[in-house]
Amino acid sequence: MIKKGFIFDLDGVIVDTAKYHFLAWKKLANSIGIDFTEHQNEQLKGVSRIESLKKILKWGDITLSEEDFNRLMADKNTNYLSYIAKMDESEILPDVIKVMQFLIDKKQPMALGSASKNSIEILNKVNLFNQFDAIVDGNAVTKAKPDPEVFLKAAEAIQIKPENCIVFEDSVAGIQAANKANMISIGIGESSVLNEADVVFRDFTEMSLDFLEKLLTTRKSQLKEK
Ligand code: B16
Ligand code: MG
Repeated sequence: MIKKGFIFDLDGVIVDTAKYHFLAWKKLANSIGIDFTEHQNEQLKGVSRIESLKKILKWGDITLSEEDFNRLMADKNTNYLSYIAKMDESEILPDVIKVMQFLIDKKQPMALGSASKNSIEILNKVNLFNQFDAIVDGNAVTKAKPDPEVFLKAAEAIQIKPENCIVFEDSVAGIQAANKANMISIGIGESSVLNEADVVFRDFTEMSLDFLEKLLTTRKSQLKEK
């Protein structure tokens, strides 16, 4: 059997930190007179911190000096980290552990492929840091998703060819990045949103062990159904 590599996005796949990003971005946006909705927050999923703030300022038609821009980014992160500080294992999304345990039992390498610069802090809070053979996050890349850099670096770190990698992702940009990297893209979320993914599950509770078993032997071009 060819060895596969499994790459997990963090926010929206392992934990739901999107709710904390929402609270922190909303506070920031409101402080400069911009309204910020949950719908807008959806559009920031998988998007880097710097690109997120650029989008928010565009929505509010606001231009800032570089100094103010950097100060707001730092303030947002300080606020976001105050939520992260309270996280624990109970915030791991349903059946993430089931999938990870299956992969550990099958001796399949696992990597993190996240846009977040806070990934190590979050993984430590939920006690999953030691489960990964490699961590590639926002600190290690220069190009944001949908560029495939984060996943290609993760594949390299676990020494698995891209075509033998499987990516679990909740964002449109992340699915596009996985596809560009020629990896199997598994969407975690709404199929109407993640329609470019090879297969979509609402969450890991929907993913059977039979499907995981199938991933160990199936190529991207052959993967059509759950
Ligand atoms: P940070 P992921 C992404 O994480 C989030 O989805 C996105 O909303 C956030 O702006 C980005 O990380 C950067 O996060 O501010 O912590 O560096 O989904 O790629 O794991
Ligand atoms: Mg995500």
